[in-house]
Amino acid sequence: MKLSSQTIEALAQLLDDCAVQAHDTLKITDAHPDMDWDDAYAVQDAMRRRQLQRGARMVGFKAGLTSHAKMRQMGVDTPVFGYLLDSFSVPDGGACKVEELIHPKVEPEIAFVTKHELKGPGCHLGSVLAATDFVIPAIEVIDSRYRDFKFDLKSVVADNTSAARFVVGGQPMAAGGVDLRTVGVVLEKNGEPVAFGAGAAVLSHPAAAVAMLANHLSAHGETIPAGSLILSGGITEAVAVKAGDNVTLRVQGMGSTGMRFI
Ligand code: 0L1
Ligand code: MG
Repeated sequence: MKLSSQTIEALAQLLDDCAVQAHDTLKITDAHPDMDWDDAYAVQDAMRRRQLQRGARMVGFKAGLTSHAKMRQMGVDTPVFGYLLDSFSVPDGGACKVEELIHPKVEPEIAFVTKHELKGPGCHLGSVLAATDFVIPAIEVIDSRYRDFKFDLKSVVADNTSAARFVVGGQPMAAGGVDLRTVGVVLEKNGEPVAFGAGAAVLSHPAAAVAMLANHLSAHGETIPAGSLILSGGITEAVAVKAGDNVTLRVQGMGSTGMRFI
């Protein structure tokens, strides 16, 4: 690690304040060009501790940048991982307040809910499917705390991979009840289809992203507990939203979910 514990705490406070006050900042590697991956995840962990101390509860994890469309959109070549809190959850069909966010974008995703603990190293697609209680359509709202979504991967990791809000809904399905590679998704904004894709866009199979997450967490001494919700990553590129927009995700054979931006 290259950063002192005081610097890590200060960066966590900076990013946490940006999220709470809905204002942006420059990417943190501008001031700390030497920071390494361990520093980046240490800032993310420090931010998580701050939020849990304020009373938030962990509900699960997310994988980000797991599709080629997203990697191309952001000019990067590797997935990243973050955490999900209860305060990020929006009820199905509910309202998401834009004034609490900086510059939100939405991503169509497949969420996994686990019935058994998932542990790396060596976690693979089969272990994920065996540990999955159900899969369900999800929309993630990302909201980078960095000005104009301009960042590098270490800055994004520190910023909890831009996690902000999510909604899940539609028809929960047993993982064996749907072919997650060929399942089609349509994202609609204000009734117009704006992005399309199939599950295979996420690392050839969305469960592969969950396996990568479990293996990543094991390197940090953490597992995915039973009952966790996991967002496996955007199937298409992210779509910008503003107050007044209505967003719906339709997943083939799995129903739909959505939210309103007010
Ligand atoms: O969930 C995601 O794929 C987002 C990862 C972070 C990069 C971004 O803000 O687009
Ligand atoms: Mg995402």
